Amino acid sequence: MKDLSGARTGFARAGTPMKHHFDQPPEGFRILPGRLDRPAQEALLADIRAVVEAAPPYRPQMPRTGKPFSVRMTNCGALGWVSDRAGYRYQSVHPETGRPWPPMPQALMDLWRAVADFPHPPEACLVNLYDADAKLGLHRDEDEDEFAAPVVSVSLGDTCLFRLGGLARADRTRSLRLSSGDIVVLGGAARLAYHGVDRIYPGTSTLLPGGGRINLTLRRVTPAP
Ligand SMILES: O=C(O)CCC(=O)C(=O)O
Ligand SMILES: [Mn+2]
Repeated sequence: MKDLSGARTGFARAGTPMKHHFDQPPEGFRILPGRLDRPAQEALLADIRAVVEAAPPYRPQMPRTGKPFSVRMTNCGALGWVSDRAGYRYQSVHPETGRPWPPMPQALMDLWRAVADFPHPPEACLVNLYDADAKLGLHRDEDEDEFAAPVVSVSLGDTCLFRLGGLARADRTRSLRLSSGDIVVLGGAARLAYHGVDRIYPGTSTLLPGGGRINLTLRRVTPAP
């Protein structure tokens, strides 16, 4: 069981009721609409194409049941998030090729430095590939050992319907659309907020020739020195 006490205290300190009643997002949730302009999106996409070439996307499986995710995934950076029957974890190699993940592109390191407000670099970038039917159930990012660092999330391609809840699964949720170039920061109390992707809106972006959506989540995994 991870120690969530710091985040819970932060949530309470922010004056937000713990359950069912908040109408503000948890403290530390930030959305930066259109943070990446079209040229920056295209440059980042070229970087991600190189990542995908070196580390082919695969379909992870749910722990225990082995049910496949609808989202395909790969990673770059020293560590990558994986899921299979054995559980969720970070590891330094691709589960199918056995090769180390490709390095994190400099543009993502720079982006983290600009928006994360955390003095140490990210170690993992999970690359999620959504086709028109893919979704991601409500969950928290809690497999890391450093919750003082935020999760920085970049949207590319088709718009999605993103759902943000609170610190408890039963908390009220709100939905927002994330478009290509938008950045979301889950920091502070929101670092452990529930969230998910309910749907993709096909045909809403021209960035990806075949349509679909790419999401990049930058994370610090190990405790900062
Ligand atoms: O695709 C998104 O916007 C969210 C992805 C996410 O929550 C995750 O990979 O943990
Ligand atoms: Mn997540």
